[in-house]
Amino acid sequence: MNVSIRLCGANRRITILMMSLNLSRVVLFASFLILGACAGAPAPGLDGPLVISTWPFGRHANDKSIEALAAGKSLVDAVELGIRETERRSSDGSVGLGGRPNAAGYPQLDACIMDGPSRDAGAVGGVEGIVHPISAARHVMEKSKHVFLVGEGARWFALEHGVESISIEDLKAKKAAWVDGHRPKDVDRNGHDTIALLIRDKNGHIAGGCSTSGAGGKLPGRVGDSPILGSGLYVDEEVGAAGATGIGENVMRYCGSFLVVEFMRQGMHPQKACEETVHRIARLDPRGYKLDICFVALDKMGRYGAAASNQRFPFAVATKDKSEVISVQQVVPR
Ligand code: SD4
Repeated sequence: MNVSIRLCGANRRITILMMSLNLSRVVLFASFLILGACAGAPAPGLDGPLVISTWPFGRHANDKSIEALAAGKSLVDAVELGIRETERRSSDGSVGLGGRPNAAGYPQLDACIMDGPSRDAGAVGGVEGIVHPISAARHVMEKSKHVFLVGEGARWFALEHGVESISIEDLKAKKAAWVDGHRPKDVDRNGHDTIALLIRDKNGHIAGGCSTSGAGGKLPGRVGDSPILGSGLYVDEEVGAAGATGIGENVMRYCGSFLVVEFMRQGMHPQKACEETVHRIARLDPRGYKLDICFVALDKMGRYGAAASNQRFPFAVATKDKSEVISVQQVVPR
């Protein structure tokens, strides 16, 4: 296509040659650009990254993630460093090696990580003696051709990549790993566990991670929702992300986090999407609302929300200017 422009007074002709471009393609491409920009435009007042995570202990993780982004680290670094902070603190005695032990008296940990822009993901399930399962999950994502490793294989792979670990030679050592080494002092052992952390960076890119010691007293070998993509965590670069906490069995049978994201895709605000997911599960499940499940979500614009089935649910939100804990009441049963 030739486009000619006659310049006033100069009587010169500029010819712009746009070979092999066809007008309809240009228009289509331009509208994608405009739509894309609108979808990723920040929510009013948001000027920079936003991090949301489960439970009040998520605040330390959020702060680390914000700090990492401010220092120029990548989105995935920010997820990993944030969650490592919770694992390091074994916050509330329920994430990391200080988390709740299984029925045999030792911790088995679950974690996953998802990166929106690359659509990569990695997860570990039922891994023992690994201090930072989120880092093990990241290694699976970046250094293997797989997505999910469990048990012995996950531990072996993590060790091969030099992650911090402790001895689990026999049952005694496994129990000692929890009892002596990592159990934090003075924690409320009835508290909840699991950090699901979601980030939208200043450019509107999304990533997230999840880490837990899982339900206390679980059978050895039990893997919960937390490392399962679509259940404990789901990230969709086009739409947003969601994460879950609570009784994993009541989340993983419904692909809870995926459902939240799909509701956002239909145009729902993250708050509404979390609530609708709880209502949907409660409608289908014989337990009704007695599910003990909670969701957090954020969308491409940096709007966020949370909902819980049958309890008050405090969660943490941080931007570069503010870090706080907010609560939602349980949803009102329909
Ligand atoms: C699990 N969803 O393993 C985790 C536990 C949890 O608050 O989040 N509890 O089922």
